[in-house]
This record gives sequence, structure tokens and C-alpha cells, in this order.
Amino acid sequence: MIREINFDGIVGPSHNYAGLSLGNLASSRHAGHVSRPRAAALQGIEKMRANLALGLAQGILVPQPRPATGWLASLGVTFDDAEPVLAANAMSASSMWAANAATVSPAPDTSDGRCHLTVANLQTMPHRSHEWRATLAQLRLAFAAPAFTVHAPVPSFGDEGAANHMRLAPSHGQPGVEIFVYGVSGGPFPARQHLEASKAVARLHRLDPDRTYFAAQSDSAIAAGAFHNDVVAVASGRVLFAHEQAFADKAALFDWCEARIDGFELVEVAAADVSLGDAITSYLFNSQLVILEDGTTTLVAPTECAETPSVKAWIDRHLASNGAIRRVEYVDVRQSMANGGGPACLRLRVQCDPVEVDPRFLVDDAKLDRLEKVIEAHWPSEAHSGAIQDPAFVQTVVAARRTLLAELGLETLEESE
Ligand code: SUG
Repeated sequence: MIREINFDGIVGPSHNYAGLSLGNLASSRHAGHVSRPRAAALQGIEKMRANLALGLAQGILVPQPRPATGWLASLGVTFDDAEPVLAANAMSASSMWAANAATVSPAPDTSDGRCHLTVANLQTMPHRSHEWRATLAQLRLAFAAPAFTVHAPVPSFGDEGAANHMRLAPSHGQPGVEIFVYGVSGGPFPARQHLEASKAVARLHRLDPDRTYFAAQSDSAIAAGAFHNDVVAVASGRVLFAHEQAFADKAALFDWCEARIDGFELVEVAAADVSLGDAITSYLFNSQLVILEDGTTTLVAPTECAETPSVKAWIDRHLASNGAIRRVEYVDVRQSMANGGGPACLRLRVQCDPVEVDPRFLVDDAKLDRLEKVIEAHWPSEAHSGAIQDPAFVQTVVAARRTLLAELGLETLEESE
């Protein structure tokens, strides 16, 4: 049976704040701060436990090899000789944000009846541009069954994966519609998702053109710090939850959804209630929007939402009004939030039959206990972005990942960079 599985990126041992993402305000604001890789990874494990407690299926993606020595070699430099900024680019733990790993179209939407995944090229940001190789290796392993087709990244045009893709469907296993959101320009910040890339992914995934929509992000959203659409909108089932200023032409998009999804429910948050600024600092729309077994639409929101008065007031009003979202759970992913990654950034949704997935990538509470022990014993407690070339730190990072892969029986991914 088709279910939705959230594959969370395990936060890697090199997690640090180097301020590498222009346009991602949290990343810039925390540049140079001391990070806590162990606490960050444990927060991620707790979030997965919260998903399991809600009755959801849960998977993992593992950290990538760091430093990215192959990428540095193709730039003609070794890690030890690299200038500090380049070294930081090679040490980033950014693959934790699994929503940027790939775009996923489940089998009911595709003309060949397979679930298609296209790895994102992430070419706009240097520190993320080298993620795709290890992601491809990992997805080809996790989704090796004939039920899946895993595509290499599209060339030439910026693609940031599922963070700019939304699906609406009466239920996960029924045919749905897919919405690709792209940026044109965002004032001082780069638009990271290009229309040409989204169109290529839709073609590769054999989607029905009549059930596929390409929506431009509003320039004001990008300029306010919405470097990915999933910072201002999220969809699941029949529900589209979006900020009033997320899209360049919201009326056209909403009419299109209305015409294609029976019982389409729009939950739109007015700028007068929650400003774009508050939406971005609280990451309200970067919540996981999930549908529980009993059909309850639930929001798994970052704790920052409960601490942002306008957002908390909106949530409380919505719940009291018996709106489409019936329940809200708060999770603490502060270490990731400080780099601009909320609960939804940390997961890649795949709608498929769990028996088709390599079981090494699926978790239950007992497996999370084992992962927690590895993290507690091997992840560094602190990382200083100015000292990530320190040989002792690098050694710890390499050994920590190796121990995790051994625990999961995934040693084959050791050299996947
Ligand atoms: O690409 N941050 C990530 C955050 C990604 C969030 N993902 C989604 N919205 N789906 C990014 O900007 C921080 C880099 C640093 O400063 O170390 C970083 O890459």
C-alpha cells in the first residue's frame, strides 16, 4: 500500500555556521556562531520520534563524506591548502536538508506507473553544488527496486528539489496534481529554482501536462528571505497552506487547483495577520503538513512558531475555528533553524509502498535508539566555523560518519563523494 514516508537527513558531524547561503537570512545572521553538531543531530532524532508517535512512516538519509575532497581536487586544491571559505564550503553539513535532495513524483502521477526521483543539482550555492553525487549514490541504493526510477540531476539550470514542489491529491495513493514553484528574481538575492529545470523534471517524471502547474514565486517573498518556496507554502492531501504573498499570481494557481482537486482546501494566511518577516523567522510554513491514519491534517511546527506572537495567535485562531488544520505539534530543531532549515527542510517525502524501500533506510524507535547512541558517543559537541580545518576536528567528523554507516550496514556509501 502506498504511504507517505518522511526521509529525514541525519545532521552530519560537521554541522557549522559559516554563513554560506546568501538570501537565507538565518544563515547570514548566525555566521561565525559556535554550532552544536551533537545537539543538532539529537534534535533531528527527536523530531523523527515525534513523527513515529503520530503513526507516520519514517526513513533516513545519511550524512555525506566531509570534507568534500573530490570537489576540492576538481578545483585544484587539497583541504589543508584550501583558503578558509573554500574549506568551509567543503565541510558543510547542508545535505541534512533532505527537502533539497530530489524532487519526487509518486507512481499514481506518472504515465509509466513508477515513482520518479530526480536528484537536485543545487548549483546556485557552491557549498551545496557538490551534494548531488553522494545523494544520487544514496537514492539509487534506497530506491533500487523496479518500482522507482532515480534520475541524475538536470544540467545547466538551477534545481533545488522538493523544496519548490508541492503535490495535492485526495489521498497519497491516488492520482494528484503537482505544482512546481520557480523564482525569476528576488531583488538582492538569487532565485535558486529555475523554470527550465522544473519543466525538465516534470518531463522526466512523465507527468500529465494538464495536472502539472508552474507557479512563479513572488519577488517580494524571495527578497524577504524565502529562498525556497517551502518557507512560505506547503501542501498535503487536499490542503494548500500558504502565505498571501508567496506567489506572483495566486488567483491563477488557486483557481487551477480548485478545478482539479475535489474538496480542495486553501488555508491562506493574510499578511495583516502574519507578516512575511514573521513567517520567515518562525518558519510557520516550513512545518510538516501531515495526514494521520484517522485523516486528521496535522502541522508539525518548529517551536519558534509558539514563540512568535502573531504566529501563535494565528495558529490558536485557526484551531479554534475548526479549520482544515486540526492539530499542531511543536518540535525543537533550533540548531538547524539557525541555518535556515525547519522541520520540512529536514525531510524528503516519498509516497510509495514501504516494502519497496531498502530497509536500511527505514527506522523505528529501536533503530533510533541505536543511532542516538552513536551520535552521543561520536558527534562533536561544538564546532567553530573558523576552526573547521583543525585536523583533530576533521578526524572526529570522518570517524563519526564511518561509525554511523557501520551501524546501519551502509559501509558501501563510505566513498560516495
Ligand atoms: O540551502 N542552509 C540551507 C537551508 C536549506 C533549507 N531547505 C529548505 N528550505 N527546504 C540553504 O540555504 C546554510 C549554510 C551555512 O551557512 O553553513 C545552508 O546551506
